[in-house]
Amino acid sequence: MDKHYQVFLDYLDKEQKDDALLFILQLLKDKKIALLELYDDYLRPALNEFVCDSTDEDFCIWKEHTRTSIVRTILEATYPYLIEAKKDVKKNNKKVVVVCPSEEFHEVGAMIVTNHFLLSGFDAMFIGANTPKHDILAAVKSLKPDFLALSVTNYYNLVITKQITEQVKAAYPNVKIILGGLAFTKPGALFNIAYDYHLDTLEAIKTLGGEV
Ligand code: B12
Repeated sequence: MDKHYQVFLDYLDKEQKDDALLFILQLLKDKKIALLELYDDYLRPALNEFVCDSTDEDFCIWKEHTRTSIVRTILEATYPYLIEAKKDVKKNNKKVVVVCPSEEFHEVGAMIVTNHFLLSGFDAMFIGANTPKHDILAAVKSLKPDFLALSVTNYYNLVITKQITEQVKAAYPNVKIILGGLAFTKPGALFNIAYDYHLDTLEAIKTLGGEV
Protein backbone atom coordinates (compact mmCIF):
# COMPACT_ATOMS: atom_id res chain seq x y z
CA MET A 1 0.00 0.00 0.00
CA ASP A 2 1.19 3.49 -0.88
CA LYS A 3 2.78 5.11 2.19
CA HIS A 4 0.84 8.36 1.83
CA TYR A 5 -2.43 6.43 1.56
CA GLN A 6 -1.53 4.52 4.73
CA VAL A 7 -0.96 7.77 6.64
CA PHE A 8 -4.29 9.07 5.35
CA LEU A 9 -6.08 5.89 6.44
CA ASP A 10 -4.56 6.13 9.91
CA TYR A 11 -5.98 9.63 10.29
CA LEU A 12 -9.38 8.39 9.12
CA ASP A 13 -9.30 5.42 11.47
CA LYS A 14 -8.86 7.82 14.37
CA GLU A 15 -11.40 10.31 12.98
CA GLN A 16 -8.68 13.00 12.86
CA LYS A 17 -10.50 15.20 10.39
CA ASP A 18 -8.17 18.22 10.50
CA ASP A 19 -5.04 16.09 10.10
CA ALA A 20 -6.59 14.12 7.23
CA LEU A 21 -7.60 17.27 5.37
CA LEU A 22 -4.32 19.13 5.96
CA PHE A 23 -2.37 16.06 4.88
CA ILE A 24 -4.27 15.81 1.58
CA LEU A 25 -3.99 19.55 0.93
CA GLN A 26 -0.23 19.31 1.44
CA LEU A 27 0.07 16.32 -0.93
CA LEU A 28 -1.79 18.25 -3.62
CA LYS A 29 0.20 21.43 -3.01
CA ASP A 30 3.49 19.53 -3.29
CA LYS A 31 2.16 17.74 -6.40
CA LYS A 32 2.76 14.37 -4.74
CA ILE A 33 -0.68 13.31 -5.90
CA ALA A 34 -2.95 14.54 -8.69
CA LEU A 35 -6.63 15.27 -8.28
CA LEU A 36 -7.82 12.12 -10.08
CA GLU A 37 -5.50 10.06 -7.89
CA LEU A 38 -7.06 11.66 -4.84
CA TYR A 39 -10.53 10.69 -6.01
CA ASP A 40 -9.76 7.17 -7.26
CA ASP A 41 -6.89 5.97 -5.09
CA TYR A 42 -7.65 7.71 -1.79
CA LEU A 43 -11.26 8.77 -1.31
CA ARG A 44 -13.07 5.92 -3.09
CA PRO A 45 -11.14 3.04 -1.48
CA ALA A 46 -11.21 4.77 1.91
CA LEU A 47 -15.00 4.35 1.79
CA ASN A 48 -15.55 1.24 -0.31
CA GLU A 49 -12.87 -0.80 1.45
CA PHE A 50 -13.76 0.38 4.95
CA VAL A 51 -13.79 -2.60 7.29
CA CYS A 52 -15.04 -2.22 10.80
CA ASP A 53 -13.31 -4.69 13.08
CA SER A 54 -15.86 -4.42 15.87
CA THR A 55 -18.86 -6.71 16.32
CA ASP A 56 -20.81 -3.77 17.72
CA GLU A 57 -22.94 -2.61 14.78
CA ASP A 58 -23.79 0.76 16.34
CA PHE A 59 -20.10 1.50 16.79
CA CYS A 60 -19.44 0.64 13.12
CA ILE A 61 -22.26 2.83 11.86
CA TRP A 62 -21.12 6.05 13.48
CA LYS A 63 -17.55 5.33 12.37
CA GLU A 64 -18.70 4.88 8.75
CA HIS A 65 -20.79 8.06 8.91
CA THR A 66 -17.92 10.08 10.36
CA ARG A 67 -15.53 8.78 7.71
CA THR A 68 -17.99 9.73 4.96
CA SER A 69 -18.32 13.19 6.43
CA ILE A 70 -14.51 13.65 6.45
CA VAL A 71 -14.30 12.47 2.84
CA ARG A 72 -17.04 14.93 1.86
CA THR A 73 -15.15 17.77 3.52
CA ILE A 74 -12.01 16.82 1.59
CA LEU A 75 -13.94 16.70 -1.68
CA GLU A 76 -15.35 20.18 -1.12
CA ALA A 77 -12.15 21.67 0.25
CA THR A 78 -10.12 20.51 -2.77
CA TYR A 79 -12.55 22.04 -5.28
CA PRO A 80 -10.18 24.99 -5.97
CA TYR A 81 -7.74 22.41 -7.41
CA LEU A 82 -10.50 21.25 -9.74
CA ILE A 83 -11.09 24.83 -10.89
CA GLU A 84 -7.36 25.07 -11.72
CA ALA A 85 -7.25 21.66 -13.44
CA LYS A 86 -10.30 22.54 -15.57
CA LYS A 87 -8.39 25.43 -17.16
CA ASP A 88 -6.25 22.94 -19.11
CA VAL A 89 -9.20 20.80 -20.24
CA LYS A 90 -10.46 21.02 -23.81
CA LYS A 91 -14.22 21.61 -23.64
CA ASN A 92 -16.57 19.45 -25.71
CA ASN A 93 -19.55 21.84 -25.31
CA LYS A 94 -21.78 19.08 -23.95
CA LYS A 95 -23.82 19.53 -20.81
CA VAL A 96 -24.38 16.71 -18.34
CA VAL A 97 -26.62 16.77 -15.29
CA VAL A 98 -25.66 14.24 -12.60
CA VAL A 99 -28.23 13.21 -10.03
CA CYS A 100 -29.22 10.47 -7.55
CA PRO A 101 -32.92 9.49 -7.58
CA SER A 102 -35.19 9.73 -4.57
CA GLU A 103 -34.16 7.56 -1.61
CA GLU A 104 -30.64 7.30 -2.97
CA PHE A 105 -28.49 8.90 -0.28
CA HIS A 106 -25.13 7.63 -1.52
CA GLU A 107 -23.79 10.77 -3.14
CA VAL A 108 -19.99 10.70 -2.87
CA GLY A 109 -19.66 8.58 -6.04
CA ALA A 110 -21.93 11.00 -7.93
CA MET A 111 -19.92 13.99 -6.72
CA ILE A 112 -16.67 12.40 -7.83
CA VAL A 113 -18.17 11.35 -11.15
CA THR A 114 -19.31 14.95 -11.74
CA ASN A 115 -15.71 16.07 -11.29
CA HIS A 116 -14.57 13.37 -13.71
CA PHE A 117 -17.06 14.71 -16.28
CA LEU A 118 -15.69 18.22 -15.75
CA LEU A 119 -12.12 17.01 -16.23
CA SER A 120 -13.20 15.17 -19.39
CA GLY A 121 -14.43 18.35 -21.08
CA PHE A 122 -18.12 18.32 -20.14
CA ASP A 123 -20.05 21.16 -18.60
CA ALA A 124 -21.23 19.10 -15.62
CA MET A 125 -23.53 19.84 -12.72
CA PHE A 126 -24.42 17.71 -9.70
CA ILE A 127 -28.01 18.29 -8.65
CA GLY A 128 -27.90 16.20 -5.49
CA ALA A 129 -28.76 13.01 -3.66
CA ASN A 130 -32.32 11.86 -2.96
CA THR A 131 -33.86 13.93 -5.76
CA PRO A 132 -37.56 13.34 -6.50
CA LYS A 133 -38.53 12.35 -10.04
CA HIS A 134 -40.49 15.59 -10.48
CA ASP A 135 -37.40 17.68 -9.67
CA ILE A 136 -35.18 15.66 -11.99
CA LEU A 137 -37.65 16.24 -14.84
CA ALA A 138 -37.84 19.95 -13.95
CA ALA A 139 -34.05 20.21 -14.03
CA VAL A 140 -33.90 18.52 -17.44
CA LYS A 141 -36.61 20.88 -18.70
CA SER A 142 -34.82 24.06 -17.70
CA LEU A 143 -31.17 23.07 -18.04
CA LYS A 144 -31.65 21.28 -21.39
CA PRO A 145 -28.64 19.00 -20.93
CA ASP A 146 -27.24 16.74 -23.62
CA PHE A 147 -26.88 13.96 -21.02
CA LEU A 148 -28.62 12.97 -17.82
CA ALA A 149 -26.34 10.81 -15.63
CA LEU A 150 -28.07 8.80 -12.92
CA SER A 151 -25.99 7.49 -10.02
CA VAL A 152 -27.63 4.56 -8.25
CA THR A 153 -26.12 2.47 -5.46
CA ASN A 154 -29.00 0.59 -3.87
CA TYR A 155 -30.66 -2.09 -5.95
CA TYR A 156 -34.10 -1.20 -4.64
CA ASN A 157 -33.77 2.20 -6.32
CA LEU A 158 -33.77 0.56 -9.75
CA VAL A 159 -37.58 0.74 -9.85
CA ILE A 160 -37.67 4.53 -9.57
CA THR A 161 -34.70 4.72 -11.95
CA LYS A 162 -36.71 2.85 -14.60
CA GLN A 163 -39.61 5.29 -14.17
CA ILE A 164 -37.33 8.32 -14.44
CA THR A 165 -35.62 7.06 -17.59
CA GLU A 166 -38.96 6.27 -19.26
CA GLN A 167 -40.36 9.71 -18.51
CA VAL A 168 -37.22 11.51 -19.61
CA LYS A 169 -37.12 9.53 -22.86
CA ALA A 170 -40.83 10.26 -23.49
CA ALA A 171 -40.61 14.00 -22.83
CA TYR A 172 -37.03 14.74 -23.94
CA PRO A 173 -36.01 12.11 -26.51
CA ASN A 174 -32.80 13.96 -27.40
CA VAL A 175 -31.40 13.73 -23.90
CA LYS A 176 -29.01 10.80 -23.66
CA ILE A 177 -29.16 8.80 -20.44
CA ILE A 178 -26.01 7.58 -18.71
CA LEU A 179 -26.27 5.06 -15.89
CA GLY A 180 -23.59 4.32 -13.31
CA GLY A 181 -23.04 3.14 -9.76
CA LEU A 182 -23.00 -0.04 -7.73
CA ALA A 183 -26.66 -0.97 -8.37
CA PHE A 184 -25.96 -1.68 -12.04
CA THR A 185 -23.35 -4.30 -11.25
CA LYS A 186 -26.15 -6.65 -10.14
CA PRO A 187 -26.91 -9.14 -12.93
CA GLY A 188 -30.02 -8.12 -14.85
CA ALA A 189 -30.08 -4.63 -13.31
CA LEU A 190 -30.16 -2.93 -16.70
CA PHE A 191 -32.94 -5.12 -18.04
CA ASN A 192 -35.92 -3.07 -19.21
CA ILE A 193 -34.33 0.28 -18.35
CA ALA A 194 -34.22 2.90 -21.10
CA TYR A 195 -30.66 4.19 -21.33
CA ASP A 196 -27.98 5.11 -23.82
CA TYR A 197 -24.78 4.41 -21.91
CA HIS A 198 -23.87 2.33 -18.90
CA LEU A 199 -20.39 3.42 -17.83
CA ASP A 200 -18.66 1.16 -15.37
CA THR A 201 -15.22 2.73 -15.41
CA LEU A 202 -14.13 6.28 -14.96
CA GLU A 203 -11.90 5.87 -18.00
CA ALA A 204 -15.13 5.40 -19.99
CA ILE A 205 -16.20 8.95 -19.05
CA LYS A 206 -12.98 10.27 -20.55
CA THR A 207 -13.51 8.24 -23.70
CA LEU A 208 -17.10 9.48 -24.01
CA GLY A 209 -15.90 13.06 -23.43
CA GLY A 210 -13.57 12.79 -26.42
CA GLU A 211 -16.13 11.12 -28.70
CA VAL A 212 -19.23 13.30 -28.36
C1 B12 B 1 -20.81 5.82 2.74
C2 B12 B 1 -21.91 4.79 2.67
C3 B12 B 1 -23.18 5.16 3.13
C4 B12 B 1 -23.50 6.57 3.58
C5 B12 B 1 -23.69 7.51 2.36
C6 B12 B 1 -23.46 8.97 2.73
C7 B12 B 1 -23.34 9.90 1.58
N1 B12 B 1 -23.57 11.17 1.91
O1 B12 B 1 -23.09 9.54 0.43
C8 B12 B 1 -24.81 6.34 4.41
C9 B12 B 1 -24.44 6.19 5.85
C10 B12 B 1 -25.90 7.39 4.28
C11 B12 B 1 -25.27 4.99 3.86
C12 B12 B 1 -26.54 4.51 4.03
C13 B12 B 1 -26.98 3.28 3.60
N2 B12 B 1 -26.22 2.31 3.02
CO1 B12 B 1 -24.39 2.60 2.46
N3 B12 B 1 -22.57 2.57 2.09
C14 B12 B 1 -21.66 3.49 2.15
C15 B12 B 1 -20.29 2.93 1.71
C16 B12 B 1 -19.49 2.62 2.98
C17 B12 B 1 -19.46 3.79 0.79
C18 B12 B 1 -20.21 4.34 -0.45
C19 B12 B 1 -19.37 5.42 -1.10
O2 B12 B 1 -19.63 6.60 -1.00
N4 B12 B 1 -18.29 4.99 -1.76
C20 B12 B 1 -17.31 5.89 -2.39
C21 B12 B 1 -17.70 6.21 -3.83
C22 B12 B 1 -16.64 7.14 -4.45
O3 B12 B 1 -17.74 5.01 -4.58
P1 B12 B 1 -19.04 4.53 -5.39
O4 B12 B 1 -20.26 4.99 -4.70
O5 B12 B 1 -18.87 3.10 -5.68
O6 B12 B 1 -18.96 5.37 -6.74
C23 B12 B 1 -18.00 5.07 -7.75
C24 B12 B 1 -18.56 4.13 -8.82
O7 B12 B 1 -19.64 3.33 -8.38
C25 B12 B 1 -18.91 5.00 -9.97
N5 B12 B 1 -20.23 5.66 -10.04
C26 B12 B 1 -21.10 5.97 -9.06
N6 B12 B 1 -22.14 6.64 -9.57
C27 B12 B 1 -21.94 6.78 -10.89
C28 B12 B 1 -22.71 7.39 -11.87
C29 B12 B 1 -22.25 7.40 -13.19
C30 B12 B 1 -23.07 8.07 -14.22
C31 B12 B 1 -21.01 6.77 -13.50
C32 B12 B 1 -20.50 6.80 -14.88
C33 B12 B 1 -20.25 6.14 -12.50
C34 B12 B 1 -20.72 6.15 -11.21
O8 B12 B 1 -17.92 6.00 -9.88
C35 B12 B 1 -17.76 6.36 -8.50
C36 B12 B 1 -16.40 6.98 -8.27
O9 B12 B 1 -15.37 6.07 -8.44
C37 B12 B 1 -20.74 1.63 0.95
C38 B12 B 1 -19.69 0.52 0.92
C39 B12 B 1 -19.37 0.03 -0.49
N7 B12 B 1 -18.61 -1.00 -0.56
O10 B12 B 1 -19.80 0.59 -1.50
C40 B12 B 1 -22.06 1.26 1.65
C41 B12 B 1 -23.15 0.58 0.83
C42 B12 B 1 -23.23 1.21 -0.55
N8 B12 B 1 -24.37 0.91 1.59
C43 B12 B 1 -25.22 -0.06 1.62
C44 B12 B 1 -26.46 -0.03 2.33
C45 B12 B 1 -27.22 -1.34 2.36
C46 B12 B 1 -26.91 1.14 2.95
C47 B12 B 1 -28.21 1.31 3.75
C48 B12 B 1 -29.43 0.62 3.18
C49 B12 B 1 -27.86 0.86 5.16
C50 B12 B 1 -28.97 0.86 6.16
N9 B12 B 1 -29.38 -0.32 6.49
O11 B12 B 1 -29.38 1.94 6.58
C51 B12 B 1 -28.38 2.84 3.76
C52 B12 B 1 -29.25 3.29 2.57
C53 B12 B 1 -29.36 4.77 2.43
C54 B12 B 1 -30.08 5.14 1.18
N10 B12 B 1 -31.39 5.11 1.19
O12 B12 B 1 -29.44 5.43 0.17
C55 B12 B 1 -24.74 -1.27 0.81
C56 B12 B 1 -25.46 -1.27 -0.57
C57 B12 B 1 -25.85 -2.63 -1.05
C58 B12 B 1 -26.70 -2.45 -2.29
N11 B12 B 1 -26.08 -2.21 -3.44
O13 B12 B 1 -27.90 -2.45 -2.21
C59 B12 B 1 -23.19 -1.00 0.77
C60 B12 B 1 -22.48 -1.60 -0.46
C61 B12 B 1 -22.61 -1.58 2.07
C62 B12 B 1 -22.64 -3.11 2.07
N12 B12 B 1 -21.52 -3.73 1.82
O14 B12 B 1 -23.65 -3.69 2.29
N13 B12 B 1 -24.26 4.35 3.23
